Amino acid sequence: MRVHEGRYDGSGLRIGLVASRFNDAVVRRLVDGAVDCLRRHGVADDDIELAWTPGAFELPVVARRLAASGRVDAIVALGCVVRGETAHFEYVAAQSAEVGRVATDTGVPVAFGVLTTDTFEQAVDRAGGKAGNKGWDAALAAIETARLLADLK
Ligand code: INI
Repeated sequence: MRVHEGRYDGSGLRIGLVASRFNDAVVRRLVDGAVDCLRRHGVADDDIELAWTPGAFELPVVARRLAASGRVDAIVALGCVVRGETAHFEYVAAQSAEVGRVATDTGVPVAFGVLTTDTFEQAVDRAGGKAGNKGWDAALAAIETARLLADLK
């Protein structure tokens, strides 16, 4: 049996981070977690680039431009959408998940590190609080998927 698996080895990988400024206090922690994960797994600082978007709604279009640039092997999309009293949440959250389409359309893996929570407190818990750091987790998924795709070539 031939099994393909992505190793957790980021050396030589070029990673793009796309992060939204909305709910900045949370998203900065996701970015910090993602960068920490990348460094710990051997990604060089010079091989990381970061683009800030206004909100999570804009993540897909910016991720698509980065993917098309040919400069990155994987992208980590980071954001925080907190459910309010309106349907706005549904639209913003659904649009942010369109980064998945960027990945399938371009072949550049995009890890989904966008928090979609009912409360701000839940988001803080997932951004380096008691529920871990989803930015860190997404960065690891980006490394693993980039390695897996390289292995499948
Ligand atoms: N953007 C977010 O990233 N998170 C949110 O919780 C949010 N809410 O609640 O409105 C949000 N809105 C802004 C949106 O992403 C766009 O930037 C804006 O609509 C302009 O296109």
